Amino acid sequence: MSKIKVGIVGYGNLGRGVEMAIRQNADMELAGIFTRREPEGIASAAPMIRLSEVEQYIGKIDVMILCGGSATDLPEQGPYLASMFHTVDSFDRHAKIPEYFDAVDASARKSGHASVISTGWDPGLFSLNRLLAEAVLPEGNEYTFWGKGVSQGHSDAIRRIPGVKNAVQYTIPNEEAVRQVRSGNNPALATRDKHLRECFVVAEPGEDLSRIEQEIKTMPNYFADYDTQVNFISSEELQDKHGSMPHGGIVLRSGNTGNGSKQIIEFGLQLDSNPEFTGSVLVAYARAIHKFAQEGFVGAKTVFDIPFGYLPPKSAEQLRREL
Ligand code: API
Repeated sequence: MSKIKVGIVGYGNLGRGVEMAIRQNADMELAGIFTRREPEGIASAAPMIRLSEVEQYIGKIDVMILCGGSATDLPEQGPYLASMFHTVDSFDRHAKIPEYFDAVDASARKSGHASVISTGWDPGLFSLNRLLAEAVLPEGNEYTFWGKGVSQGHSDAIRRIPGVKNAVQYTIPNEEAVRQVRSGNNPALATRDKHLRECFVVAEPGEDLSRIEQEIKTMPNYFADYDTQVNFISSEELQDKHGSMPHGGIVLRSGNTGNGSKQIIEFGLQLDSNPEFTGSVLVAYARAIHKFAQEGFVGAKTVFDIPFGYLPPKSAEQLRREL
């Protein structure tokens, strides 16, 4: 069987994570990496291609994996690339997913392509677990805790504020709240009670630091509903914080069945490298959307619409036997 030809759009942390993940999947090959930067200077074993030349690759790539940021890259690139290729992405602005879905869906339908949006782990694997737990335990409460770890989405959002040179954001869970939920107490927790957001920011010289701090703390969706700490540090100090980008978290549902039997469902992740793991999820969903495309599906899907059996390279018959 011929291999699935995969393209990567965007070669930052996530793009490199996807590149490594493709090497672990024998049914796939990396056909090219598309970048907005000068391709000459970038070290990679795969062909580096200017994103402006992407149209020349129509018909030569089975699935395009989009690795741009969710703040400004994907809202443009998602619909644009879905007009030429089957695509998968990890768009992670939760509040904007319905709108983003409609834009990608319209573009994919018009051009006859298949796309799956917002994969990764949250949104993505965590969304699936919230759905599963809610369906099984309709009477109960859902709790998602992230971290401790570096949120790529929140770090990226800070970096887009004018006057910010670089930033990382640590999501820190409230361990006492986690303990309460695990013991079946069903506490009422506001967004603010579950996490602290700790930001380390390098400002451009001469910037008004209190303005930057205010812009971070009042940013809707990302920080406004949380307790947020902002620390200004030097580029050298930030270097030490970047490291391997660990993250993770848990999805918990605590509910009751029958006459008050307590039932708790928990799904957790402990990740040394958030981008490598997100890249691995993207690759599995790339395979799934490729199968859908081969079956003639046209339009957009989310993780809720993809059967688990489409994710691995194994056949349905093999899965029944082995798993
Ligand atoms: C947080 C989570 C992280 C989700 C994972 C991924 C990312 O606040 O830490 O941006 O790293 N929402 N979407």
